[in-house]
Amino acid sequence: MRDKTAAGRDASRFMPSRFRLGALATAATYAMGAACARATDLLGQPTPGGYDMQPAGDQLKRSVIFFHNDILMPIITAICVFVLALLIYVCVKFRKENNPTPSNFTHNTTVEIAWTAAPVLILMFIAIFSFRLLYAYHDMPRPDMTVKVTGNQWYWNYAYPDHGAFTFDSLILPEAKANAVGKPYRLGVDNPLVVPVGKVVRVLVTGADVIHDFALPAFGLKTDAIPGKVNETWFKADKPGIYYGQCSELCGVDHAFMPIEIDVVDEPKFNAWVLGHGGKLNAKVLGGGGGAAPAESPASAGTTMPAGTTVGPSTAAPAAMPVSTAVKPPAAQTTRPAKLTGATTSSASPDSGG
Ligand SMILES: [Cu+2]
Repeated sequence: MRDKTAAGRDASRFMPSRFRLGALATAATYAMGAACARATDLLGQPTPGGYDMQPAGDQLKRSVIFFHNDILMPIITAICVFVLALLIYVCVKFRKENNPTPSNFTHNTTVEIAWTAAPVLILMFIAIFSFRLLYAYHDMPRPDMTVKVTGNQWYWNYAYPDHGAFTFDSLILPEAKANAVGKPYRLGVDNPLVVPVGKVVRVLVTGADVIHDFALPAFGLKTDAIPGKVNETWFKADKPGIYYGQCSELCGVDHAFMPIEIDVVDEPKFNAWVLGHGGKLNAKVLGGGGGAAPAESPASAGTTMPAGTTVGPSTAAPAAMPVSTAVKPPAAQTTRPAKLTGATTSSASPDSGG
């Protein structure tokens, strides 16, 4: 838990008054940015009345929070305070009363160099951390397993190509059912994505009908699910728990009702769950597990993925394996709400074949 706001406030009492404004600015910065790990914050879901980002559930999200709270927010705050101070200074010092005959110069080389160079330097400084974060997203460690995520109007389909390629649909829980099982309504689902804790999970994301987006704040996930393409992302959960996300691309009338739930469990529980769904254990990781080098990674973000490439049949473009024809084990069968049934049959529509 970070408590720099309070620390900043305490420290300011012992500072000369001219430093207090600076300390106040720092405190304000942290007041805006320090909420990421409050003791009251719920892990893996939004906190009622909370603000700032959700607590991190993996390393990528920690890097995101560091970049936002420790790099961007102080810079933004300093710039805002600086500009505001300049404005106030100019308004007071050069108002008509104080400055009846204004100067009429139009150029000042020193100032012009300064106000060009300073933003460039600030942006270069930000770019160092920004590129480092982007690289971390693309530099996936060797994956321990792969899951394939397919966005549909309006539910998700999950497949486990490394574990016997079983697949199932994941739908929002109706309010009464969500309350009954103690899951947050509009976040809880009937069949969550289940993964083992501490393992690198490669996520292949695609869409079956329109563009969806597989987004889960606690893991810093946000990857477009595009028909005819397979995008790749990854996460490695720190600890067991239930983590929630939502589709983050406007995808139609029920866009708000296709939540994402990832249950992170320990390995024995995961293995039992896989076997319970008719899957296999100790299967080979797809693509030989070589996700480290972008060139070897068949589904690097943005790579078009023709059917039958190295990733294997169950991760080929949706047209090659429409969700509706995928083999489903009995345990994973889901009953779709009536209003979704019509949309489901169209999920295998050929517009995904591009
Ligand atoms: Cu969607």
